[in-house]
Amino acid sequence: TPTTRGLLQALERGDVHVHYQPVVDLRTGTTTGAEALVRWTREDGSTVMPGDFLPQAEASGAVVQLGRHVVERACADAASWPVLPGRAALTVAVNASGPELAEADYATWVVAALHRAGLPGERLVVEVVEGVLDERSPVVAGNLHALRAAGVRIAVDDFGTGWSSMARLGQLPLDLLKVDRSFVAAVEPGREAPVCAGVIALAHALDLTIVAEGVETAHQAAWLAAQGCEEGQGWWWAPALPTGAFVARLEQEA
Ligand code: G
Ligand code: G
Ligand code: MN
Ligand code: NA
Repeated sequence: TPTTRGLLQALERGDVHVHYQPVVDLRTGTTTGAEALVRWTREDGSTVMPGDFLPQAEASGAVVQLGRHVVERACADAASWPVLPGRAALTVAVNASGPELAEADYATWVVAALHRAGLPGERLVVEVVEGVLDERSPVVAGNLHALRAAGVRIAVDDFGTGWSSMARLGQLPLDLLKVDRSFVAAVEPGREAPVCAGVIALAHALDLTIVAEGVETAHQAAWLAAQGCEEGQGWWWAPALPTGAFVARLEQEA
């Protein structure tokens, strides 16, 4: 089983890679950015997915080092991506877990990484799961405000899976909602999807931009666009790709 010690060794050896899943404008079908998703390559060449090592990394605190590696890499990679003619520069989204946001210097460190990479804060999104917003921690809130002040946008990840934080949504500095893929999965031809429609309406009432996750079909992409959902992410367009493959795919849109 993947251990924290193994993860820390993999970080030192350079065996922890960052892949990028395209985020697409639902009206135009063009790529506007990507979500950075971590992958651990074992010595035998096999890949360990985040679900298999993140829970332990969060419990041990190793997720802090992991997150710093991902932020550093994601900012450098995004700074290297081409800007297509007539298009805005792409954004890159990183996931921040509870222990990372509980570090008093999280935002300071992220801003320093932006500077090292020469990436404007406006090009970074930090994704926070709903559960973290529930904690009412002044350290977490301080980090979110400091990131916002640097131009970084904040997304609520897996939205709709943790309704208890509803009240917090109006109190924290948030910009985007990522609708959990369990809601998108309910969108099928000939079937009503009132919960997904309701989640989208709620996000818009809060003046938040919506990214629908787990989009797997043309029907879902069209239905979400018709609901006014701004962006989508999912296998319908592409899985998470190494930065080179991500750029190659992007260049085909030019
Ligand atoms: O990579 P995969 O598609 O299996 O993603 C599973 C989940 O793991 C994602 O939803 C995300 O929340 C989490 N995850 C992926 N990469 C990172 C990372 O770099 N840091 C943190 N904290 N979570 C991540
Ligand atoms: O941060 P988050 O947990 O949402 O990360 C995205 C996760 O969803 C990753 O595990 C990724 O591999 C997975 N994923 C991405 N696109 C799709 C999709 O279209 N369908 C499904 N079922 N999973 C997806
Ligand atoms: Mn995410
Ligand atoms: Na998510």
